Amino acid sequence: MNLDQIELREIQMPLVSFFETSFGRTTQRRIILVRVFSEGVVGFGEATSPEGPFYNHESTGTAWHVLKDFVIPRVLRAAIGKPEDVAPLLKPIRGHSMAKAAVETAIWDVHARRLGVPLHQVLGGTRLAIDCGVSIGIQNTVADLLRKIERELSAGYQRIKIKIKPGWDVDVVREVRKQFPKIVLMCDANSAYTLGDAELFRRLDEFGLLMIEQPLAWNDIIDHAQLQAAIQTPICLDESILDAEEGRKAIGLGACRIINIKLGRVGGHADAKRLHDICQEHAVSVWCGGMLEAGIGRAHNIAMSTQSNFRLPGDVSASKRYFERDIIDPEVEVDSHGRIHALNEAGIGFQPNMSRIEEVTVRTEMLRRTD
Ligand code: OSB
Ligand code: MG
Repeated sequence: MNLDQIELREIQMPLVSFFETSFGRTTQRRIILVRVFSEGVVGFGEATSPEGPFYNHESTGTAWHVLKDFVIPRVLRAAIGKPEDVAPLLKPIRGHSMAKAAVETAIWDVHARRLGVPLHQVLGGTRLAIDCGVSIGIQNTVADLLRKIERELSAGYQRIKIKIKPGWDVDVVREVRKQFPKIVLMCDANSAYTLGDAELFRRLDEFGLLMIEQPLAWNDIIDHAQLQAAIQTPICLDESILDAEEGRKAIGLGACRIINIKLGRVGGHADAKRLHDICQEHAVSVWCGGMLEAGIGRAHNIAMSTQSNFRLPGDVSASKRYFERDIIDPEVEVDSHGRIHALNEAGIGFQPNMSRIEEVTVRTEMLRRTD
């Protein structure tokens, strides 16, 4: 497939309500979109990098720089036979997986559109109804949190994830459990604790959580293995798993029993699939994480989530939970059983709404093949 030109575009959209984790509060998203033009076919990708380098090393600004100066020149120069060629081509660029994934996923979209088949089908997906949960950030008060949980449960979501941090943890989980004794509940610490807090995690065991996500450092799997041996609740790793090999090692060490897969964190569809397959071989279930994506990233997450080992409800939820108006048509909706239905259209299926995208664009740049 010949790539003719690639467009970079930054859009800015406010979130309908703030989203707070142990590393900070987000109110406004700055998102980079990638448009790949190839022999009359156009494919779309989204960089899932957050505004600042607090979840991982990347930010909207670094993603723009690395895409413009390294990733895009490299793919425009190369001969790409198939989408699987993209990740190896980008391997010499260390890290910056979210920047790489923006282009890699767009090329999968081009490929599927050219074939005229849905991307989920190209990826080998079989689950066309995707089970959804929601991730609810840290709130100003426990009463606010209980109200939000109530609202998401009545919308049909199958699983509630709450964010924890020191000072907003055991007591909050206890309150939520008291109010909602039966719900499928989990928490995500975003690396806010150390092994010295093992006793706190032992206390969480009594609340029957589905899992505890990323309790310890983003760059650790050793201490996580010790913590997992000391508690009953399954540990799920997010930040720590940057590729399929790290997943294999973490499983081998006993550092987790579940893995959250994010397309951006692992560099795109090919690597996400590899991690998915390795987990499946080890009977470790996976689920699709979220990065407060706009519609294009959300559509790629949906395509990925159709693969067979996505056995647990993910964090991919309805567009309207994030934005007044999303950038795709139709917007992502969730049915009353908390499921998103994959569309039977070519590529990512959901169509980018170019006039909406223009409205929220703050900068664009077109990079062309030079030969
Ligand atoms: O750790 O899963 C996370 C959002 C931003 C950064 C990290 C995380 C999250 C979420 C939100 O939990 C998931 C979503 O609703 O997109
Ligand atoms: Mg997480």
